[in-house]
Amino acid sequence: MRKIVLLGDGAVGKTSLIRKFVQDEFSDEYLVTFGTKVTKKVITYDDTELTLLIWDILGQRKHTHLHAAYFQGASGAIVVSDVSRKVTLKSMDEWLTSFREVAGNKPTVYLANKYDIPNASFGEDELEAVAKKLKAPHFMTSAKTGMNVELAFTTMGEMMLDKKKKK
Ligand code: G3D
Ligand code: MG
Repeated sequence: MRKIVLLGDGAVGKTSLIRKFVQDEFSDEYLVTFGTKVTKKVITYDDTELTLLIWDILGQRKHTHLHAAYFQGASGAIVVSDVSRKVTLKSMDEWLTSFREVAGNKPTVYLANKYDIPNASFGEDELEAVAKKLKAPHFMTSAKTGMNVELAFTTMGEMMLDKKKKK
């Protein structure tokens, strides 16, 4: 069982990406009262079953003081931006820095979501430049069409399993 968190500014599509990826979900009512939701999904790699507990956190900066509790105990982070708003790309580093202050150095995947939108304000090269600094994988995604959504989550899972095997 591994906790992963989705990070990124409001309205980049964090909740939509989780909905697209997950069919079977539960919500923890205690957590919902704090404006967050935990969704469970089991993925299978060859002979290994991995349960992901996917935490959907608040995107609003005004709630920054609450973020530490969401980051605590996470095994990985999926950092999301929105191709229609370049400011969300610039925020990604900041999100990861806050995450690492609490959770330490954990596997990370970088997404630029809403890739179905025709008028993008940045492209894959710019997302790659952000991800490269951390040698993290990156994907252009669409929660609307489903493009690369499954791949993003399963890549995250694989990275966490590899880490475990090396121990
Ligand atoms: P958040 O959880 O990061 O705050 P949401 O973001 O998942 O709530 O999504 C914010 C808005 O973006 C939603 O629109 C949602 O439908 C839309 N959205 C999310 N992902 C995509 C995508 O891949 N493509 C497109 N075109 N839209 C997307 P509303 O209108 O409901 O606010
Ligand atoms: Mg949301």
